[in-house]
Amino acid sequence: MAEETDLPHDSGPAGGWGSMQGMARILGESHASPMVLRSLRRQNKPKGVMCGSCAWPKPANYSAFEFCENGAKATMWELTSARCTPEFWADDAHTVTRLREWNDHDLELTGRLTHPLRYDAATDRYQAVSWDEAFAAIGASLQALPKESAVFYASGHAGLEASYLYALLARAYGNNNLPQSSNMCHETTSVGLTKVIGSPVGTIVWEDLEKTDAFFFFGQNPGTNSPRFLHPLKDLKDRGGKIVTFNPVIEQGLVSFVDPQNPLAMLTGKETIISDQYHQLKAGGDVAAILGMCKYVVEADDKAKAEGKAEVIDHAFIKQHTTGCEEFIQSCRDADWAEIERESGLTEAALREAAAVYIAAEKVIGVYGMGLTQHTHGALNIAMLVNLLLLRGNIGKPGAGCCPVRGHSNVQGQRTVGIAEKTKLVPLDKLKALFGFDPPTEDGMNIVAAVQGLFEGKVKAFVSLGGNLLRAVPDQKRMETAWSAQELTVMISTKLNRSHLFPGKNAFILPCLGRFEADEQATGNQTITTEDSFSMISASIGDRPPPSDALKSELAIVTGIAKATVPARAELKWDEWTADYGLVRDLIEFTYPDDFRDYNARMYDAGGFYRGNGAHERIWKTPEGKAVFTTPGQLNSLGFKDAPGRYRLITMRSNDQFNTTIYGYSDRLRGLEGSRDILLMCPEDIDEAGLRDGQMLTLVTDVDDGQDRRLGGLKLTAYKLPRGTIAGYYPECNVLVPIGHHDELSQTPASKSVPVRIEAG
Ligand SMILES: Nc1nc2c(c(=O)[nH]1)N[C@H]1C(S)=C(S)[C@@H](COP(=O)(O)OP(=O)(O)OC[C@H]3O[C@@H](n4cnc5c(=O)[nH]c(N)nc54)[C@H](O)[C@@H]3O)O[C@H]1N2
Ligand SMILES: Nc1nc2c(c(=O)[nH]1)N[C@H]1C(S)=C(S)[C@@H](COP(=O)(O)OP(=O)(O)OC[C@H]3O[C@@H](n4cnc5c(=O)[nH]c(N)nc54)[C@H](O)[C@@H]3O)O[C@H]1N2
Ligand SMILES: [Mo]
Repeated sequence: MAEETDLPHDSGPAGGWGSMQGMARILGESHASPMVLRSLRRQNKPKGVMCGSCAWPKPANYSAFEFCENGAKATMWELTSARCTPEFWADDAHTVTRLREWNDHDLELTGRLTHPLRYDAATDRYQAVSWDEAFAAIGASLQALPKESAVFYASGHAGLEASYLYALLARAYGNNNLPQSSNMCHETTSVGLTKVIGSPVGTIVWEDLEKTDAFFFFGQNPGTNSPRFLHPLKDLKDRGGKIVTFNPVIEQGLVSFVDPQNPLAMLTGKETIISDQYHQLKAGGDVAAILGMCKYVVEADDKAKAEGKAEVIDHAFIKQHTTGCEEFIQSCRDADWAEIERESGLTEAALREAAAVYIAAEKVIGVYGMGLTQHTHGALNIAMLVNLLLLRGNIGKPGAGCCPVRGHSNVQGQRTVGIAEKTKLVPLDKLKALFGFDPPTEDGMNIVAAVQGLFEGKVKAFVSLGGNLLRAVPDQKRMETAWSAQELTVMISTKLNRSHLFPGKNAFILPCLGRFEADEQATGNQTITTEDSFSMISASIGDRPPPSDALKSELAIVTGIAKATVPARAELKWDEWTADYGLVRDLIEFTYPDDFRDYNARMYDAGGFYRGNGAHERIWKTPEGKAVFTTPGQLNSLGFKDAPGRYRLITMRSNDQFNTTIYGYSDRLRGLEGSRDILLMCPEDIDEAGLRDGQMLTLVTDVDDGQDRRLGGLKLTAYKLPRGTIAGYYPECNVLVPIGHHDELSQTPASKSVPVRIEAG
């Protein structure tokens, strides 16, 4: 059980009245029109709109209100009645340089962007420009540059149709420089999970949630990041199942929940206790913790064998479906409990207790998020979780599997339809057959390569389909200088953000429709589609009036840029595709026939249609043709050693943000209110370091590479954390993360374990 914290940061349960108050506050602040309630009723339902916040799936049997606190906040934030018009820039105080003093929250409060804008260096302001002029200038600038120096970034929001054409634009232009937000997120999953089970995505479907006996949570925070997940968790508890959590931070959504859609529970305040066990391990301690549990499973199996009892390990499954098990089991036997305790920060007794739940359950789902992926050995974290699941055949059977919870609403889908810097992931032959040109065969840049390319001056143009890259990437201070040294910056955005404030020599902001808005093209209102964390594809149809007549859809902006940039060919029917997105879906179906069969017909299915996944059927697309056990080479996921005065910094999300979009300053579920400029540390560490709660501090990155990275003005806040692990907020702490500090295999920035020192003041 989570121990009672003696620190003054108690919060109410997840859900409940607190979530209602949180939504009401955003409704007030965003000035969303009362019609927003109609939009919320359509959220996540067939012929409605799939939530633009996280990628949690939509049940086929939906309820009257199929949205959560944070989904509602995202919708209201998008449907604000505030407008950032060209007149905004007329104000003396609104030069780009002055706006750099504004924080993320205040920039977004200026409202929806209404017109295409071009930066004017003479006045240091953006000015309205016509779409034709913008496209022509962007096309001319891109054509003049060496092909390898332009990057086409996508944040995981835009629908499959616009994303497919965006990838086509990059390839027709001449490169595979298609980094995506997953490069900072679940790329560790794409690479790490593929290595061990031959699938880049999770293996479970909705029915598995209903059949499982237990969830094991590693570094995923559903209360904040995927609140609709709390309902299946409550259902499991109602039917007597178990939940075991591993997280350095006590996250309220994994402690208790009051269902805001259940009137009786709301009136009586009846909480459901979520986690039966809550293990506050050290940041980076998962390898050791999971090894400890596996050691227990191996011991229990040995004992059962000796006593002639039923086996604990699923030997038949292992023999038929896996490789590397013997070596792994030997490493479990050899592992030393004292080392496991030291590396995980958990006791042998606690790990035995967790493992006992694991072996008592017939069907287990392993859930994980950024707490596993954003480490130097993040792929090893994932491989260890897969080891644990494989020992008892918990992949590819009903009620069991591996569940990485994705971030952006279409982040997984964008990869499916070709936004990928790695050419092996894309059927280039199909593209050639469809469009007649030879797509470039050299791999492009991921985020780390693109940022390094910016630092070296090799990257000269950046097109961004959504996102706020300058704020989301490591080494943010260096990025600001490098970003504005570019020849061209093009941001396809809904709201103003900090990335707009470091314009390149030619700089454009191209404002787009949101998902809830009607997208009228020549053949009528268009449908777009997205893929969720369970590989289900669903349609969205917007019906709200756009915030301005001057807006274009994301797809129309992509084709507008393409027409001005890429030499014309008969096969590249940009105008026809813009007129009818159904034609783009036909192209997608031709390119990926196994995934998108009968695409245009099936996209309205309740809960979406399933794209399929080999590992779900126990078909392992690994070189070995089997699922692979991994023997760990080290007992933590860190790329550095502990040293006196060195801490492991977690960069975390609050309940009042969506990535770099800051809704407000209430981290209600952690009992932290009013400021994001804080540093959380346990009282024992505060005492030992001779510091005091409430004092102001500076964090300095403890990496010796000649760069000085520091973040001052942080208020030290005593909080219940393991020794040596400290926490601050993302994106503010991104100035501290070195671009070279990333997962060894996938290059995902290791934002959950940054080595730092503390300085007073
Ligand atoms: N409201 C809201 N929803 C969101 C987002 C948002 O910002 N706001 N972002 C979206 C996106 S893009 C993504 S990727 C997802 C992110 O959702 P999550 O995957 O939940 O990501 P985080 O909140 O960054 O971190 C998850 C948890 O990891 C824990 N953790 C940190 N280090 C470790 C460790 O070493 N081991 C373990 N076991 N745990 C650790 C943290 O305490 C935290 O509770 O959410 C999506 N949904
Ligand atoms: N230190 C640290 N760094 C991190 C993380 C961390 O945990 N710690 N998390 C990482 C993760 S998981 C991710 S996914 C990245 C996120 O990185 P990004 O995806 O680049 O950032 P977002 O904040 O999601 O992008 C927000 C912007 O998208 C635009 N936008 C919103 N809606 C739309 C729309 O409908 N269409 C278009 N075209 N634009 C829209 C708005 O202008 C808004 O300002 O950050 C990563 N960075
Ligand atoms: Mo993400």
